[in-house]
Amino acid sequence: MSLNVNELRRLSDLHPKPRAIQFQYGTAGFRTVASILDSTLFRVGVLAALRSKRLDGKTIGVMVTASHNPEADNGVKLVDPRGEMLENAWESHATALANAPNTPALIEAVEHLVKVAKIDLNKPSRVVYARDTRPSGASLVRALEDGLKAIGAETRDAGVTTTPVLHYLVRAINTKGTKDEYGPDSEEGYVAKLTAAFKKLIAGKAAIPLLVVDCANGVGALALQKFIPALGNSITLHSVNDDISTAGALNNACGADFVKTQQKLPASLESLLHPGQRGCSFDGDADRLMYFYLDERGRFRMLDGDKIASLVAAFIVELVKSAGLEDKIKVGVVQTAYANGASTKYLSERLPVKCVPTGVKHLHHAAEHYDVGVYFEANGHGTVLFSPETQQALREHQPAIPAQLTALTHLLNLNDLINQTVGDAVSDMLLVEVVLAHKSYSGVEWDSLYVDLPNRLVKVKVANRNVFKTEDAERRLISPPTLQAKIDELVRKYEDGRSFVRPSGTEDVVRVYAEARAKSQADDLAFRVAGLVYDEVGGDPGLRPREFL
Ligand code: G16
Repeated sequence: MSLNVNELRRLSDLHPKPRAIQFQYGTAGFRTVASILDSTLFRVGVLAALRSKRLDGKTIGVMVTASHNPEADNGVKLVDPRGEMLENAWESHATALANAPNTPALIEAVEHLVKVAKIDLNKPSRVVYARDTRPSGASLVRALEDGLKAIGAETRDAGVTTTPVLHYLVRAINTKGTKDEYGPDSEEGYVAKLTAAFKKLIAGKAAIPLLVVDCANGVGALALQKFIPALGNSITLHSVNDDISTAGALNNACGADFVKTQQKLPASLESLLHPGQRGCSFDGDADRLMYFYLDERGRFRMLDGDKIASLVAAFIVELVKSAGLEDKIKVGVVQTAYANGASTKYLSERLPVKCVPTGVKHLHHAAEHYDVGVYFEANGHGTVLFSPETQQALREHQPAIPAQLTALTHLLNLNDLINQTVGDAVSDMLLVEVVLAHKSYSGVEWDSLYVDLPNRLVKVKVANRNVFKTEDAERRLISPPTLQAKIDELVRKYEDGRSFVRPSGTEDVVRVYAEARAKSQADDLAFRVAGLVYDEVGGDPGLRPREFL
């Protein structure tokens, strides 16, 4: 079989690439203003279909979402057969196809890809896709479908759902009927798998207090509507910010990214939380989770991805020990440069900890090197991976005493509760509630594992963020050449000061992170480093104060 060039040409002509725009497959795929993404979606359809052929017809996933970004943005990313992010080498193929200036150039790029990637066009092609609730999603999915059609892929439309459900479906479809079967290949099956594990894990524990869940006015609201009846009276979830029909509401002054960057409660939750009560926030596509509570004086306290990693890793270590498996199963943690210094100190005193660049793909791969790898970005994106050998060890282990059996059963149920394909706000939320129930912790006890160093994250809008290049897991800049020395000099003036600068892979900004002994110092350091960035690359002075968001 050869490429149906006529069909590719006909369909590609319906999705012309906007001129003078360069696309880049970044931290989480392509992500930019929705109105310029039509050609990219078409080409991602072509690429996904070809990737499936390259992998012998294994099902590839495509998720149309811009997650935490503003509602006017959209994006698309590919999901590989085990539910993980697209293999690195193919990111440049994606970028090449997206930037072909016109149809003849696209056809040439596709023919080149077929040759260099040794794609056998006779193989079948299978793709499953989904989108979040963004208004631009439906038309972008139509462009994607045209791309899939151009290569003749068999398709499955998973509809409007969360990013982690799409990742789950990809693995479930590809493992169906094998010894690694991941679960039923439907959203209902996913809900049933997680809720069954949750109910077993909390059986016999004290009733869980009502949990307020901020859905960011995104697709997480739809997921929660499916979970609430399935969870029955095992936990009471009060869903807020679940308005998916009002224009502009998505991620607006709510959701996990708002909570993390603003370090405050969304105003819409102010009257709902009382001192001592916990709440949590999802992001726009429900793959990130932030917890928080109000202390006895009603002050907001944030429990971010670092706190989740610490809580969960310590619990799993305890269970492994209680099950009598500590010689066989080693638990490790993966973080990024954004991890609070206090969390890294707390964790590294207890476990191996690795720091990798931002982006789930980096954390996921590093976590695969541990028997049980716990990875969380400070922004709440993360999960826990049980290696295939660990899962086998759990299945084969013969407990010597009843207490070992109990711990072993909990580990097996955690293996089912956790969505191991990618960060999953709902799965992570249920995981946190399990640990809190087992430890009889309120937010206060959880929070007191360690005290966060005050920190501040700001964005700087620059003309070209690609001039910023980093090394050492993004903790140091190598370009622009003199900037790192200036940052170092500034940081030395702050007690426990730490700061780094990196280009975002999902927004057209440069991010500046700073932490220091006191909040005022962390703020000051962040703004001064942002000032250095701004002065280095220049910009419109009128924009300066507004752009440090
Ligand atoms: C995506 C990635 C995350 C990353 C975040 C911000 O999250 O999956 O790993 O931390 O973007 O990345 P950056 O700082 O490069 O913009 P999401 O939830 O937006 O898909």
